[in-house]
Amino acid sequence: MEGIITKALSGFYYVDDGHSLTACRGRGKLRHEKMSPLVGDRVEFTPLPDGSGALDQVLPRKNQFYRPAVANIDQLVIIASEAIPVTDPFLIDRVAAIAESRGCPSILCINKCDLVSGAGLAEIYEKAGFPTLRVSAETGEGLDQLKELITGKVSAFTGNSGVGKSSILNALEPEIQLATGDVSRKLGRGRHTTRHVELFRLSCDALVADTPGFSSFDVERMELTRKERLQSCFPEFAPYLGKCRFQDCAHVKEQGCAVLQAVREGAIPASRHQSYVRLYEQAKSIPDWERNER
Ligand SMILES: Nc1nc2c(ncn2[C@@H]2O[C@H](COP(=O)(O)OP(=O)(O)OP(=O)(O)O)[C@@H](O)[C@H]2O)c(=O)[nH]1
Ligand SMILES: [Mg+2]
Ligand SMILES: [Zn+2]
Repeated sequence: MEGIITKALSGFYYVDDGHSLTACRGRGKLRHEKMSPLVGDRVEFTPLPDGSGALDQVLPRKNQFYRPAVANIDQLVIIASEAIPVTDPFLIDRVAAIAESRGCPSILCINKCDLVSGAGLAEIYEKAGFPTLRVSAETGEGLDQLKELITGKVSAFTGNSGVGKSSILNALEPEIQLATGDVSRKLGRGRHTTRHVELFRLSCDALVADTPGFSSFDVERMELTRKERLQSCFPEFAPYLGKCRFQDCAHVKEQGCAVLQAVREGAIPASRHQSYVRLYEQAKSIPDWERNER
């Protein structure tokens, strides 16, 4: 039978075939092939007499991510907040760049708009060309718009701990009842309430993965792309690429750089370019043999 992995916990893969959920163990050959099934994987499995199943095969992936660990995602929904825990735009830019490098579009969803308007982040990401929403899991504001964007697709919610990923899912689908955690006022960050990735089927015909929030210490050196490819991971740079004075322009501080000119003119948000430079410097410092090109 065929299905999709919705959860991987304690050695079991939970496979949804559209009717029921079967807890499957991976066959030995998957381990031999060093294939780690991911949430979102389309798989073939054999139901066993005791009600469990055996995972036979993982079907080819459209894409895969390691943080969050998910596969076959149509879009990443990056949840952010201008209320505590305040989201660092660099975190947004880094995940959006990783998604872009895998051909996966990102949506920016600014939560907690009942507390702080989110206008600052909205301005940056609207200008950069991302579909940008302002919502509140608390009041329900903006959630209809979010529903529209996720309907008929497989999405993963990502974002720093405490921004309200699980709360938004609960607001979209009250039956899910995910645990949520308060935010530490003293530290200004979330408490890592969600501990595993899980895919949920919503009644609006959406599949959405809730994922653990990332913290600032696991951002460095992750899944970075080759420095030469990084420019193509910032979609709003596209109109300027190929127009710099030097063909191999890095768009960092070169003379005659069309990207830098666009930043000066305000066509590209300055913070987006700062994130690009930071990622570029990081990518430069990683030797090719150590690079993760997955
Ligand atoms: N005022 C307000 N509070 C919210 C909103 N959304 C979430 N919260 C609160 O923010 C806190 C964190 O919410 P969670 O849903 O646990 O956040 P999360 O992103 O899932 O966090 P992790 O699972 O740790 O990654 C909880 O106390 C929520 O009640 C919102 O729109 N407005
Ligand atoms: Mg959560
Ligand atoms: Zn340039």
